[in-house]
Order: sequence, then C-alpha cells, then structure tokens
Amino acid sequence: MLRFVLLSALALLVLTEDLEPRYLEEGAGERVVGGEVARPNSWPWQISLQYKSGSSFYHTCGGTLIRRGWVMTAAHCVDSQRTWRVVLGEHNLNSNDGTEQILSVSQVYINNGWNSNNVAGGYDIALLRLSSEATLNSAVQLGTLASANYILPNNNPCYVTGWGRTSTGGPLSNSLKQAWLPSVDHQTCSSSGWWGSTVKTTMVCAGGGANSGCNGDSGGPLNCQVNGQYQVHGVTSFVSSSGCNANRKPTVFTRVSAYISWINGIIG
Ligand SMILES: [Ca+2]
Repeated sequence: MLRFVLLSALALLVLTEDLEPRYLEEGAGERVVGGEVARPNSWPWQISLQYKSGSSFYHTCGGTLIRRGWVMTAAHCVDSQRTWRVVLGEHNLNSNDGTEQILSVSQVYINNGWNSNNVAGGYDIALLRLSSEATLNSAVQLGTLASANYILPNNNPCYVTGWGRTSTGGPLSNSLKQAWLPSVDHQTCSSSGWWGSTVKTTMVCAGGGANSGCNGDSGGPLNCQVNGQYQVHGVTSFVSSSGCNANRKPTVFTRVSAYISWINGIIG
C-alpha cells in the first residue's frame, strides 16, 4: 500500500525530477540522515508509531503526543488498514530504556482533505486515539502545539526528530536522532528553483541549505523555538526525490497552526 501511495504521488507530480516528493516512513527507506543522537527523552512528546506484522511490531513513522490519549501523525502513515501501536518514552528502539509506555490505537482520524494520490494537495495529518491514557513523567510529556494560524519567520530555529539512518543507505540508528533544521518561509520555499507551487500555504518548509540537517521520520514533529520554548510546528510529510540534502529542496511539513481548529474539533 505504501508503495502504491508513493508511486501514485510520483505519477501526479512528475513536473521535473526535483519536484517528486518522497515520503519518509521506513518503508521508503528514509529517516533522519545527518544530525546527532538526541539526549534520551529530550523530546518527550516524540512517539514511535509501529504496525503489526506476524506477531511483531515494527517502527514506521514518528508522531507527537498532544493529549494523554491522543497522538498526531501524518495521514500517509496511517492510510492503510493495519494494527497500530504507539510507543511513548522511547529512545533506543531495540533495547529496554526503562521509560517506554506501549499503548494500542483504538481509532484513526485522517483529515478529510487527504488524498493519497496527491501529496502536494496537503492535508497530510491524522490523529490517533489511544486505547488508554499515557502517564506523564520526565520521559513522556505533551507537545505544545503552535498557536492557531501562527506563521514562522524565515530561519526560525527548529529541530526535526526521528529514528534514523546515519547516512543515506547506511545502517539504522536505533536511537532517536535530532537534526538542526531552520524554517524557510513560504515566499522563499514556493519560489522557482525551490519547491514552486508544490508547496502550499498549509505547509511549512525547513532546511534546504548547506548547513542544515536532514529529514526525520514521516509523521514526526518539527520542533521550533518560539517564545523561549519548543513548540511543534510541523508534521513531517515529504522530501525531494533528489535526496533530503538537496539544495533549495527543504523538507516539507504539514503546518500544524493551520489545523488547530480541526484538531480541537476531534479531540474536544
Ligand atoms: Ca527502548
């Protein structure tokens, strides 16, 4: 299903090679490249979204804990029928950190505007209702969402987080990574030579410069420093098929501040 989604998106978006977006879930082989291993639990709202195959669960996307019983992720991460679970307080995916909380997903809410054949249309956002409520502690905290309709200025300090490869095609990092990824404003990101009309005003761009890091897992947070705190401003959506370090092709995120009323309408 993920391959179908990816190919469908590519078929619609073969404008130029540079404009083919790529999703970032593990099925597409893309996670954080570059960046550094995060201090354990320094992004305590980061979750690992996992699907069941056989008798085991496998990491596929990131996400953000936004209420004790709710997680925000990307629509394209959950638009196939699967059994999902969420791991909170996770650091190393393959070993016991002593801080993990594993909760099953009781319901998936995908934004009605999402069309898996048109990633550039936007609406790549979904909410997951958890079967029970998280216990909040130093390793598990709620993410602070961006204020409704807030627009980041150009070059705002941000980090993308996710479990990632240490180089393109290289070994997986089992530990959560973070990469420095300053925001790129819409005027710049949608200009010719950058993403052009592929990027909509309901998206946030970050990275794309020589000194920036790389993408995180799909569905995971873009954590931006605003008013002295880290707020979640983006849901990781897609990167250029030319690679996540392609010049003038920043990683593209669903802009959280455009969906605050949609989120509140579902979670109450
Ligand atoms: Ca672990």
